[in-house]
Amino acid sequence: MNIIRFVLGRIILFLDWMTSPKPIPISRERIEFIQEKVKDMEIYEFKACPFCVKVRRFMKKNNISIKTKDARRNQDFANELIKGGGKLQVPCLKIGGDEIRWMYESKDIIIFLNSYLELNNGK
Ligand SMILES: N[C@@H](CCC(=O)N[C@@H](CS)C(=O)NCC(=O)O)C(=O)O
Repeated sequence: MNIIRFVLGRIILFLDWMTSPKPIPISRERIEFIQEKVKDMEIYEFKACPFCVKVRRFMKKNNISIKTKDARRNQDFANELIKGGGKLQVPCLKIGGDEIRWMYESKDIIIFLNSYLELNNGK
């Protein structure tokens, strides 16, 4: 089972690499606006998880740069996620600031970033 998961993961990463989206061209000011808004965020992920790939592709396309933490390879990150968010499931967006929020579900993360960054782009 582990070998099947490994092979599937490599295929997912290869296809993602082959078809990686190009960032939408935007102004320097807009990039700075986005960077400022996401500066307290982190994404917990597994590199080859298809739901994480979906979120990473959305971020790349929309010029969003959020620190990622690989909770498969790093047990400390996995523990942080379980302690903070309540379960080991990725992707999970940690939204820092005065009150920390942990958002699971790739669809919800994309909807949230779309609206929070005023992107009007669901893909
Ligand atoms: N509906 C969730 C599915 C997320 C999901 O199933 N993630 C898997 C990895 S692909 C996971 O975290 N599994 C927990 C584990 O493997 O321990 C989403 O869209 O984010």
